Amino acid sequence: MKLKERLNKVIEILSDKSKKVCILTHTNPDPDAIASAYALWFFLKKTAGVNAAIYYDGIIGRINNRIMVELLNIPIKKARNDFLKKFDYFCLVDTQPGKRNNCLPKGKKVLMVIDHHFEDNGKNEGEFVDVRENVGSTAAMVCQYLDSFKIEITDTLATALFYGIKTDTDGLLRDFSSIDERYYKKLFLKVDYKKLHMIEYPELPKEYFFDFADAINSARVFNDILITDLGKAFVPDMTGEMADYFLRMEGISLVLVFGEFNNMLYFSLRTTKRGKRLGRVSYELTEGIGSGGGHNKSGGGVITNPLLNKKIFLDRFFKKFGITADKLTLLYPGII
Ligand SMILES: [Mn+2]
Repeated sequence: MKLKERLNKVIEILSDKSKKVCILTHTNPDPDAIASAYALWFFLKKTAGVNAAIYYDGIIGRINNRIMVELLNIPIKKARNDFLKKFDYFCLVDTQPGKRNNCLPKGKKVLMVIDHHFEDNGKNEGEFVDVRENVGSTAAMVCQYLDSFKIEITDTLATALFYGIKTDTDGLLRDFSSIDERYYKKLFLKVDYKKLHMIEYPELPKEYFFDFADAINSARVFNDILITDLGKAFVPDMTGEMADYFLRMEGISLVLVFGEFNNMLYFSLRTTKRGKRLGRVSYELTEGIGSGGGHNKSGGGVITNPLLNKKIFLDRFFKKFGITADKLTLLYPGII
């Protein structure tokens, strides 16, 4: 069945106006998750006349993402306790029912699954399932829905979607497809540049620089691999931000960054090389000790009980990439 017909089926189901609809992102939503949730909210409003609610259950950490939500007035809220139980239908964006990075209540009806991460538990349950691992962003997929119904979007939504595609594909440089490229270029004409600039270059809190210092001081190198630990990170997303940053270092092609937040150990993986499948690698490295996922050139996840499990994770990582632990050397030996 064609995409539009499948979407029409969803719209038909939503003609029962007594049902409450929740759009759910992953626990700590990134710009792609936030933008696609916002776009789906807009889509459902325009096509089915439904006013859905958008929820996440963790933290919007990165300053850029907080400003994105504030500045663009995106109606996303944090789910507390049993609050989500009152909803009848769930639409998951940038995540899937079987993944451990969302708080989908058990036994609830999954109406939509829209994602571009790999399906680690086989087939997804849901009325409308659109999971395309080859697409660089969920935002571009929702753009396609809006496009197929010829829905005119606002400058605010265009800005959110553009930023979502931009961050997930590193500005059409990492893990992107022709769909990302098409909408990135199309949205470019509608973006509110002033707001985009405010989102991309915000004022940063001092804690950001303290994490940065920790990352530099504890960085260790083995050939073209760099590993570092922020210690306590001021927000979980710092690991991704630092991993992106260290990947720019000459001679480095793979980066692993750890950071602790609320007694959980977050990690991010980045590579400049093709065919590394870091999403799958992250999934395998965390088996039984946490959860992980991602794409080809970027991956990440969270490890429970860091005291016990960090070593297990690192042993697996060393083995996977042929690292001899005693040959790891300090990046910046002058400091410690
Ligand atoms: Mn994404």
